Amino acid sequence: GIKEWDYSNQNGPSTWVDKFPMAAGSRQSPVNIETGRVETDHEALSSKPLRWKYPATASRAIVNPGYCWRVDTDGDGTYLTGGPLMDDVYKLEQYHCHWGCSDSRGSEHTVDGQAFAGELHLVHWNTTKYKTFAEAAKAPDGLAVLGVFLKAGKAHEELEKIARLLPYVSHKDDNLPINESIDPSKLLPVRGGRAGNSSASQNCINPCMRWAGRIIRPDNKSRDWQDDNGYWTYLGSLTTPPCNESVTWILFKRYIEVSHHQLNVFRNLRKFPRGEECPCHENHGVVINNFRPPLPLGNRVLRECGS
Ligand code: SG4
Ligand code: ZN
Repeated sequence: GIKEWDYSNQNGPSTWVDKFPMAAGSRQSPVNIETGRVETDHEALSSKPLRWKYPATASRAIVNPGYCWRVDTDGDGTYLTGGPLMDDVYKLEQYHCHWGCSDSRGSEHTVDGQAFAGELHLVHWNTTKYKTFAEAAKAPDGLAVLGVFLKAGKAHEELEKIARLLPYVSHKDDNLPINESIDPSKLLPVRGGRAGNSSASQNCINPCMRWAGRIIRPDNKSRDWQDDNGYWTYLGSLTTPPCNESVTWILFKRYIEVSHHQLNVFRNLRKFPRGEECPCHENHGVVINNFRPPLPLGNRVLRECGS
């Protein structure tokens, strides 16, 4: 059938509003994170540490939906809570990735106008308040996405497990069960925190240290934001149609490194199903530049948390 949206010139992000009115809202994602404008914490925020846990067996199947790769997970035993999520407990639904055609673009969020080579998203839903993912996806506090920037550099061990599976899901609608352990917490740039127990990794980031009216910079200006174990958080949306305004975004300041080769494996996925002819109009039908450009932050508050 005719695809309703994609990242092409014809049906790309600037056209999504025509078919998906929510895409024109005032709480859209991604945004550019401006680290240069500081606002100090005037309010004493007492927030709990952000904590997460994922069993190493959580990754169940890898899928090519025709516009990214996605790993569907078994949410049982997973959780994300604390920080901006307060006492609500969110479960991991799936994780997926966005990337570019070259190593200088590909992320959805940008930092001081700079894009990364890619961005990994771990999508969670609020099981304290909602019964299903679909129900949560419609609610303002229904979803929480952990975002991790990917920078071209040395190969990433856990992502290599995914890269090795991608040739088996090279075409749209391909789906492969995962029989090995791919540990979602090993894809995150922050370790440390509390030691995990034997069956699952458990981690945390300490409470919010600073606020930002709009944007933030660490107190110690000689220190680079990339040395910081913390995260940025704001209220936004899904970055693909229908662009529901239901996401609490949590973006790690630290990036992870992936190799140029690993990124090239991502760039080899096809947008069209197995057995169909390559449409060959744009980029020979490979999945590249599957990111939505940043939208205005507007009146929203972007908080900096952790240390
Ligand atoms: C990707 O296209 C995922 O494959 C989608 O997952 C996901 O939609 C979409 O991104 C938006 O998520 O973290 N980038 S994002 O805001 O999670 C949903 C599926 O289509 C609803 C299952
Ligand atoms: Zn995403």
